[in-house]
Amino acid sequence: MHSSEPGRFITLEGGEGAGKSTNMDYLARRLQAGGLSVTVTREPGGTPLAEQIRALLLEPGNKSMHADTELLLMFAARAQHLRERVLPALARGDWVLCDRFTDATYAYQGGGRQLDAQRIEQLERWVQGAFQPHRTLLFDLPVELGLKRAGQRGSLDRFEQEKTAFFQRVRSVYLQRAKAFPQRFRVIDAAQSLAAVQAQLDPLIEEMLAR
Ligand code: Z5A
Repeated sequence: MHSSEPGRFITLEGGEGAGKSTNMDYLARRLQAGGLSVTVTREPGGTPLAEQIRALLLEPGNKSMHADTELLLMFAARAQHLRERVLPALARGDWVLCDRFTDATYAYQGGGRQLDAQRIEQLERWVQGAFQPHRTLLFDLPVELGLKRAGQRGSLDRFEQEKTAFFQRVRSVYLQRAKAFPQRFRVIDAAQSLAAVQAQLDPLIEEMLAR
């Protein structure tokens, strides 16, 4: 069913263990309670084909993967996800909540892997044109705390095996982007308790609903 209201594309970003997945559920429930139709998805992934690309990207055994290959696979998955899932959902009037999007590419491939940001910009223009999230929620916390939280899960994927300096660069690029795009980003102090993080989210949800 098509809604007369346009959908919104909301992305959740942050380093390891920042609480994106945990708070995605909270956001979805709050928006649904307000009568909105919500699509929850993630990158890399979100469609059967893009999930297969995700498996290649995260497989710890793929140690020989070149940084350029990693970058191109991120955008290959994104091209599929955007066309097959995100844009159709927005066209129906859904609010789309996406766990990571292109800011993660700037942070991980640009910051972490130290690839040239201009290359990322070129691919972004190719795959997305001018399309950008309406709002990006950045869950920010010290790297050590995030790794401690994420580490409680057991086995580590290909990214989680990186060193602390890699994740420091990731965090620093995220914060630079939040500063560069203040209209789109809202930064959440994710080091606080879950209840305190959700108390920070509440006014941000109201702000999004009011627009
Ligand atoms: N990647 C990339 O390189 N380039 C790109 O363009 C894109 C992605 C799109 C997969 O992402 C990987 O892909 C990712 C970057 C790369 N690298 N890694 N690793 P992912 O989002 O699927 O994986 P993730 O970042 O590892 O997710 P995560 O560690 O699960 O983080 P999270 O979703 O933000 O955290 P969480 O699962 O909600 O919480 C982690 C634990 O902390 C859990 O036990 C919670 O119960 C606990 N938690 C959460 N909040 C709190 C608070 N406030 N207090 C205490 N404990 C808490």
